[in-house]
Amino acid sequence: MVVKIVGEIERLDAKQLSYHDFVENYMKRNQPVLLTGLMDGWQACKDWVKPNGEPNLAFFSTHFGKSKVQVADCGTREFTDQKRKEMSVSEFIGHWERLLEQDGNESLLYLKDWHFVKEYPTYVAYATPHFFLDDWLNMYLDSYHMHEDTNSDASYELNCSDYRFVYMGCKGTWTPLHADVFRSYSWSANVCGKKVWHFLSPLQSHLIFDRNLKNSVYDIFDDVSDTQFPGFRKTVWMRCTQEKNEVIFVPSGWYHQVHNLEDTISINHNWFNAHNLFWVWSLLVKDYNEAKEYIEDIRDICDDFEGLCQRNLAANTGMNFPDFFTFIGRFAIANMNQLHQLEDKGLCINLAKARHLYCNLLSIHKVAEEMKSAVFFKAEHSHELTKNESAFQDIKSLFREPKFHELCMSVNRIYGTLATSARPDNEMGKVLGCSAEKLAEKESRKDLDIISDQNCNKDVSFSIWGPEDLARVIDCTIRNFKIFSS
Ligand SMILES: O=C(O)CCC(=O)C(=O)O
Repeated sequence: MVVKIVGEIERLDAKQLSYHDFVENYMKRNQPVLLTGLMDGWQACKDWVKPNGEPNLAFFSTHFGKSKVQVADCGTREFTDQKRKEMSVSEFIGHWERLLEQDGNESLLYLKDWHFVKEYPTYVAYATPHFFLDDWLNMYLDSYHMHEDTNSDASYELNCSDYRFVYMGCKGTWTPLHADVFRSYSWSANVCGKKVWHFLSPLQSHLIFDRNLKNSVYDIFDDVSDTQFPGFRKTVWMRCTQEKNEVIFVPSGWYHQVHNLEDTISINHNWFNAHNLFWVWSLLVKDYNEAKEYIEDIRDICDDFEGLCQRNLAANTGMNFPDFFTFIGRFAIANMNQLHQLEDKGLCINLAKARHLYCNLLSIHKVAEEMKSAVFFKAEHSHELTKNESAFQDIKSLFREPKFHELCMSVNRIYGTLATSARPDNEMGKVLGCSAEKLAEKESRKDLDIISDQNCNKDVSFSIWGPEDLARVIDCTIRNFKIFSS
């Protein structure tokens, strides 16, 4: 069946794009875009690429050879993904070099989801472009885990540690059709090589599923069965070819399939924020309903049916309802705290920063309001939250946690940076460089002192037992900041 292409993804010079326009036109409208001019000065572009533009494979074996990584065999399907195995970077590079010499007999291996930043924090390969800094997921994971698994081993710890990855694969490697984890946004930057992306709008995603809405198409260029996937012939696709030094923004819920047209190295992050938080909650609800339906027939013989549903949800989706509630709760309290600090100092010194915090709280409020109707959060199940330590019974103790303090510092730094980058002298044309970040850091250092001095002593005492409390507490806070509501 022919894949019907109806448009090319827009390509823009990021130096001519303001942060405000990126948010309004792409993040909020959930539209893909290809950006140039965001990778100037990246160390990765020097170290990882040979003068002729090919990947510098020797650099990887020499400096990172011992790392253990996940490698996909592009020729072998396993359930909904490619079969993966673990190997060292040296082994992977050795395989790639043999492939170059022998021209064909080896299987195509694709190194994916390498947590490079976590593994090599002191080697600064790149700076996250400021368009993508408003990243609650990685900000949170720098302090906390999304799901506390009591049986977790070292590999689980690393695999769930963050969503900042390196991908490396030779010409011909590819990624099957999928939508991203948690229905997050992603960005992907080509350090070298070339990729072709095919995108399907979320308005059409139902068309790639079978009649039971269980399985989706794996490879759009395969001979897709019309009987199994009757909607597929109606799909229409957007396409783009991403060159070296170009960054693609992948919006929430867009299915995509990706092929490396040349030997390629890319860096990509998954993230979410105020503009797509609702997508994450909607996915959790959908996956929860599926998990529940799957074990419905054992409900009567199950002591803790709801608990089992939540355990299965965490295993399949990477988090469950209490995890998500804990995450938005901590993040909201960190934002409220920062907003109060700004209020104490007189808002006008940092209106742009306060507006970010306000918008964050508004979106969490909206999601908390939705969460109230989930059976799990109804009174009769609220003990589950306490059991999972997901309720904030004692806000004072939260403020004493070093991890929470770290989260507050990240919130302070990131929104300080974004506020600085949005000033007229940094806007329109200047990609955020060190100078703006330094300036923001300087400004926020004063705030940090206040956080550390005041928070532990502050007489804050309230409890949040569920979404209803969270929505109420947020409401009390944002009521004072109605100036931002337009
Ligand atoms: O580059 C690839 O092969 C896949 C990347 C991807 O799917 C993503 O960033 O969401």
